[in-house]
Amino acid sequence: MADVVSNVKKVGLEKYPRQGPRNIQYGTAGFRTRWAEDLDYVLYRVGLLAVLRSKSKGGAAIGLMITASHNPEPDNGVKLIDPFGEMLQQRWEKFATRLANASDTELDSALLEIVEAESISWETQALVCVGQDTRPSSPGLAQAAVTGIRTMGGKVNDYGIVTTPMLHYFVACINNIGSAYSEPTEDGYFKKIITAFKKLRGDKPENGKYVPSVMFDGANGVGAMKLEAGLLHLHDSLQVQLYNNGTGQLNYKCGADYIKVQQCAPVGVPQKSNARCVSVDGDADRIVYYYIDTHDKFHLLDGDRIATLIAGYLMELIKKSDLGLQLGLVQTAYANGSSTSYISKTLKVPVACVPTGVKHLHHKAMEYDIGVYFEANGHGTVTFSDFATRCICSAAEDLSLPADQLHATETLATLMDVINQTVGDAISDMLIVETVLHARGWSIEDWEATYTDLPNRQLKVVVKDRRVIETTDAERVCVTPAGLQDQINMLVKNFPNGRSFVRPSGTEDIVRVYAEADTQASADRLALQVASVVHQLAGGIGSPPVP
Ligand code: G16
Repeated sequence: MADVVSNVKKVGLEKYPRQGPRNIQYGTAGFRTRWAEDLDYVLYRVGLLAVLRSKSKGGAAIGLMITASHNPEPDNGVKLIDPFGEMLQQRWEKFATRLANASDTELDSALLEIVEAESISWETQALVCVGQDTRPSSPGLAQAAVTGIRTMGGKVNDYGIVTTPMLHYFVACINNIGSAYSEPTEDGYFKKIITAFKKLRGDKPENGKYVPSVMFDGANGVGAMKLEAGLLHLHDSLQVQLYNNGTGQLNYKCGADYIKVQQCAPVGVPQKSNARCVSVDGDADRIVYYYIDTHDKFHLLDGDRIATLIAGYLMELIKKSDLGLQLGLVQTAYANGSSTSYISKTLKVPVACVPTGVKHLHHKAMEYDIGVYFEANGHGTVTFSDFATRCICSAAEDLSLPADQLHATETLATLMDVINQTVGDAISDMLIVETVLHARGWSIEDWEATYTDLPNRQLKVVVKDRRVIETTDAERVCVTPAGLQDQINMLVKNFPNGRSFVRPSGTEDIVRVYAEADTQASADRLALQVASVVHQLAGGIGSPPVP
């Protein structure tokens, strides 16, 4: 062990020395930086950590994904994936931050501290699955990570360019996590989810007002590139027209985040009245739907809409199957107030609110037999507990059940194969939404008519140090700086149905402001007023927003 660790330190010093005095934090979705600057040494060290994580899990495969997801093309980042395909355990995020910020000379001791703290058996073989998105900086960063893994004695499975959720899925497959996962290959992934999708659809792709055709905005990222291969399996069950599939700048004026935040259609997708359009982000872990009506008005169907659509359908299947399973829905503070009341009052599904970050939503969702979780930005999936999986799978084979009940359990069982339970997955989520719309015979307008969103607005405020903002109560209440929450409360009182909160971003160096109110003009005004108070009390940089 001593030889390996001292060689790791030597290689680090020679090839990937620590750059600059700046500290970097393992945040909402791993390490992320602007302009992918100074990331080589971080990737080398994350490679080292991934080996230790694999050893600590008895040699289980660990994922290492290089991506800055929805952020601009010049940014980049990395995150680790745990053996079940879930996000890295929070206790290890501290090790990641410590290791990334260790000086070159203390790299060996920082590694040994982790080995000791986690009682890691050095003899255990380690396996790390590496994936990258399409950013120009990704290959160089992958090289640094692979050097780290190999220098530390780990084995590498290099998947090259993949979507983030595919890598999560591959890790779960390699570790043989239950029947929900099959072959850890792109082809295996598509075969599984698309075969199940086609089975649910049967030989009748049309149904009522549902038309089996979507326009797909790939954000010029890996989503469109990979879906192109998947389309071969879809045949006529769903026509997908691909746009923003490779040549333009990643996430620039297109993609799920742009559409959600700017509340407008992307560039690069032709306007076709009432056509169902989907938009994914740079690494295809988020999805939102939108359409433009005959009066040229833009309509957004975001993560909240997707969650309510899926939860409503699952609730119906659970009732029909009579399995007594408990369904729960998990959201964050960004969830539109109307969606939350629709879920609890109309769907009568228990709803929980947790801090931003898929890792928080995922853990909460796993407390239910069936958990649906979605962030308003379109990041989410459905989880099934082992108990629910066993109940559904055995009931689906019980031919003595009444036809209706058997059909509902079979549908649930097949739906489980369409779902990537490890993490939000834009491609799998699209197929689930299409399945529900098809089953209901709904157009996109029918889906939208289930409830009316409260108008809302998101803004960013640049401050000297975003860490001055601390929050509690699932980020709905701001604790510091002193007085900020009182001011927000006073402003909110002036707007019917007003609600607003602020939180430091975990992926960008900014503070986010969210506001909703009875009209768009009010939501815009409230957001600006709150942003102005943040600028004033939290050390804003540049000119303050003008309310
Ligand atoms: C990541 C996280 C999401 C989070 C988003 C924004 O998304 O995975 O859970 O909502 O960042 O985070 P923040 O507001 O803290 O910047 P992605 O798609 O970039 O991986």
